[in-house]
Formats: sequence, structure tokens, C-alpha cells
Amino acid sequence: MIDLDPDTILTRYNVKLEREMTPEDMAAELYPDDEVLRPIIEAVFEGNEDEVVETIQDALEAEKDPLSLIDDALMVGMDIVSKLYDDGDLYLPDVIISAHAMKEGIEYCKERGSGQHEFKGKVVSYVAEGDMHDIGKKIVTVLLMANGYDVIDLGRDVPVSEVISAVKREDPIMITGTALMTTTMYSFMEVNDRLLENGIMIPFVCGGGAVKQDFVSRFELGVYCEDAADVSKIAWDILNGATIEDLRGKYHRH
Ligand code: B12
Repeated sequence: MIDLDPDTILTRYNVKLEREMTPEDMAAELYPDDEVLRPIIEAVFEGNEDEVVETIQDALEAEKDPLSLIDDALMVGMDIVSKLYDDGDLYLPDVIISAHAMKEGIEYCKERGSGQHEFKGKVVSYVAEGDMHDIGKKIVTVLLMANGYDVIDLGRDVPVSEVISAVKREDPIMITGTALMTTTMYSFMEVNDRLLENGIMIPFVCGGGAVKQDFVSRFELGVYCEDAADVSKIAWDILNGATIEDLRGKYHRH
């Protein structure tokens, strides 16, 4: 018989087995009273892209500013989804569906607004050269987007030179790299060296099945993180002045 620790299972899948309220009821308690914003927030929570656009149209008719709807409604909806996910009351696919609805809404608002929406910061995300495994990277990018970051998603099997060009062009606050194979993760070292050659000293946060802390600690810019949910916390720490050493101190296991 396999000796399973139930606590491990609950943590790993991030879902509670028993709950007294449905996620919808929990979300309803967090919705604001504003009768124009609330329907947009609910549509994001439900992950209904068409309804997100329709409710934004209603808000625009009620003279709301399109760009302000990004922070005041779309992000609020996503914050509720993130909170319930962090508490183990929603599944990851729920987060992804809501993030898509939010993204649709952001595009719609940006097309109709004048000026620029302010994201918290920009992050370049990619999967190592030669590696087709991109499910983890998708989770990382969705969680960053959900927390208000502008994600430049380079996709999978990304050559080192492309990562360096993107970083030079986009000037992000950090990079996230994913590798699922022991053969592909070595390209992280090359990225690290090329960044240093170019005088770029931003945190290079690495994760994915094959990657281990000992390996990432071997290159100067590397920060290891196992849990995708921590990437937005790391980004926030960077915005608040955390150095690579600080991040290693906080997120590495000792
Ligand atoms: C699905 C899968 C595939 C799919 C990939 C589909 C896709 N679009 O991603 C397909 C079928 C294409 C595939 C192909 C291959 N695969 Co494959 N595949 C897997 C499998 C079963 C699951 C991987 C996965 O998606 N896990 C779920 C995701 C969510 O996990 P994750 O990426 O690690 O991400 C999590 C964390 O690591 C973290 N995370 C991820 N990135 C980051 C980044 C940061 C910054 C942070 C903080 C966190 C973080 O967040 C996520 C959530 O917790 C694994 C076996 C396994 N059980 O792991 C083998 C596995 C990864 N594959 C393997 C191999 C060998 C291959 C092939 C070479 C097989 C072949 N002979 O053709 C090819 C390689 C193709 C290529 N060049 O990449 C090996 C790798 C062995 C190794 N260590 O090198 C594995 C381990 C299977 C095995 N046991 O042999 N594969």
C-alpha cells in the first residue's frame, strides 16, 4: 500500500476537498457595490469573454473611461480569482479561463482609450531552446498577467539570441525561463553569460520540471523558484528594490 500524506496532495493540487461555500458565493462577497463595474468583474470571474466585452460596452455608455476600467474592473475581477486560487478554492483552469477573458477586455479597453495603460512592470517569459514543454510557462505567464504585469511571451524552443534581443528591446524587470529537460536547461547558463556580457543585471527566475536550485545557484543572475504562483510575488519584490541576493534569500530553500 502506498503511504500518502493527504496534506501533500492538497497542497500539490492547490484545491481543498471540502468547502462550506461555493466559489461563486465567496466571490459574490468580494464584489463591489458599483452597479456599472460589478457586471464586468462578475464576467471576468466567470471567464465569459463575450460578456466581458458587452459589460464594458455598457460601462462606456455610462461614460466610464476605457483605460480606467482595466484597473477598476478587469483587474479587480482577476484579483478575486487569484485570491480564491491562492486559498485553494479554485482550480488552475478557472484562473486561465478568467485570464483570457481579462485579456480580451484589456485589448478592447486599450483600443477604445487614449493614452497608455500603466502595467506594474514588464516581464519576458520563455521556454528554453530545444524544449517544447510549455504548459508550465503558460501557467507562469497567466499568473503574471493576472497580477497586472505586461508579459512578453516569447513562446517555447526559444534560441538564446532571441531572448537577449527581446530583453534589450523590452527592458523588463525580470526574465522567467522554463525547462523540462535536463538537456535544455543548460541554455540558461548561456543566457546568463550573454546578459552579463551586455551589462544586463536583472533577475533571471528559472523553473520547470528539470530545473533544481543547485543548478540555478551556479549562475550569477539565477533565482530558483519551484512554485509558479510565486513569480508575481518575486516581480513585486523586485519593484520594491529586492536584489538577486535578496530573492535567493527569500525564495531558495536553505
Ligand atoms: C506533457 C509532456 C510532453 C508533451 C509536451 C506538451 C506541451 N505543450 O508542453 C509532449 C508530448 C510534446 C512531450 C514531448 C517530449 N517529452 Co515530454 N513530457 C511531458 C510530461 C508528461 C508532463 C510535463 C508537463 O507539462 N508537466 C506539467 C507542467 C505544469 O509542469 P512544469 O512545466 O514543470 O511547470 C510547473 C512548475 O515546474 C512551475 N514552473 C514551470 N516553469 C516555471 C518557471 C518559473 C520561473 C517558475 C517560478 C516556475 C515554473 O510551474 C508549473 C506549475 O507548478 C513530462 C513527465 C512529467 N510527469 O513531468 C514529460 C517529460 C518532461 N518529457 C520528457 C521527454 C524526454 C520528452 C521527449 C524528448 C520525448 C520524445 N522522445 O520525443 C519529447 C521532447 C520534445 C521537446 N523537444 O521538447 C522527459 C524529460 C526527461 C528529462 N529530465 O530530460 C519527461 C520528464 C518524461 C520522462 N520521465 O522521461 N512531452
